[in-house]
Amino acid sequence: MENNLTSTPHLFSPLTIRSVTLRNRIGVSPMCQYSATDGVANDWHYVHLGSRAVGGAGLVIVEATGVAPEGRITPGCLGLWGEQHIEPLARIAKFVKAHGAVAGIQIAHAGRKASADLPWNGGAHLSAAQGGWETIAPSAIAFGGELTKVPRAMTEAEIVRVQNDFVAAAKRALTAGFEWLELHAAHGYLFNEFLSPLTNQRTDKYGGSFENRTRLLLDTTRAVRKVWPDHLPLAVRISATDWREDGWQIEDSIALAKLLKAEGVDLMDCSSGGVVPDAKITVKPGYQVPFAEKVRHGAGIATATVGFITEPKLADDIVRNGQADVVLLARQMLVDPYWPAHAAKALGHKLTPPNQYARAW
Ligand code: 536
Repeated sequence: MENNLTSTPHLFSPLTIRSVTLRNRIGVSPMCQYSATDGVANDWHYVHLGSRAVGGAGLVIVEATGVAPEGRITPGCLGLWGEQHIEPLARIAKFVKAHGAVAGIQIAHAGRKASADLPWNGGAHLSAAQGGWETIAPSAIAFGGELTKVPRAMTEAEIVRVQNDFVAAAKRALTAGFEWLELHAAHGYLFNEFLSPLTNQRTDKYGGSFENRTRLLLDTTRAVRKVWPDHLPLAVRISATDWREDGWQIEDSIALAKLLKAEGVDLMDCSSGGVVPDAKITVKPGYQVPFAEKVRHGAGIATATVGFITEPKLADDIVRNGQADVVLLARQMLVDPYWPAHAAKALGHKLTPPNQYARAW
């Protein structure tokens, strides 16, 4: 195995964080499958995630998994609010590990963006008659567009309950055998709604100043770190910018990353947007890479980048240039579960195939 200390890291160099080693820098980004019943994982999730571990990724992260039933984006989203959720996820984690990838899971609360219909049914907020539920958020402001529900502003007791829900879900993730935990604080979901001044208009200790808006995420991270073992990595996904002049900025993300690092967070997963529907975003290959780079150098913490990365050369350059430590692929992994194997060939690296496929790769 190559020595990270003496050679330039590249897409196929291993990465060790705490006691966990990724065989390469390629991760399967957590992607909602909208295919669960009552939050319980099934054969779809098993095959979807298992295939991508077989495909050669170093890290496979299970989709945004609700810490409470009302925290699911849609009725088809996964959950970890009960003991019934553990076993099917454990089966997935075991298979992913058996095929050489690290099994990760993202735990989430969707806040005001919860209670939505499945995307292939239009994705609009569901009425009670359609099986929808009351949504909660820092402030009673609707997202807009198809997400018309006005959320109820959370009481302080509810804020504490959500923190406890994250802690309980983290414990269950550990029981299920996951070795990488990510807190979802991006894309306009609950934590992100507290962070952004566009969605947080509270006047208590959870709103107003930067210190107050970051309090919920920091308190939750501290509580989760206490139950998530020292030998396992903890990541946080953020929207590094709201793409609005009056919103959350990259400088805020760097300041937040420093605080999260002090709480024992190992990696910042840098996405962007999703807080408000009217942001102006120019999407192009690697468009979010500068956020991972700025957070990495500004806060001195490992980062992951994600978003519109399809070419092996781009992914490799990102790691070689020290812009991010991990490259997460989302839609490209749906196009090609064997992307890591194909990328290895393109970049002149040898990937060890599963025995079953050895004569083909
Ligand atoms: C991409 N998406 C993210 C989702 C589900 C819907 C699509 C998630 O995080 N669970 C996205 C990127 C950027 C901003 C918003 C949404």
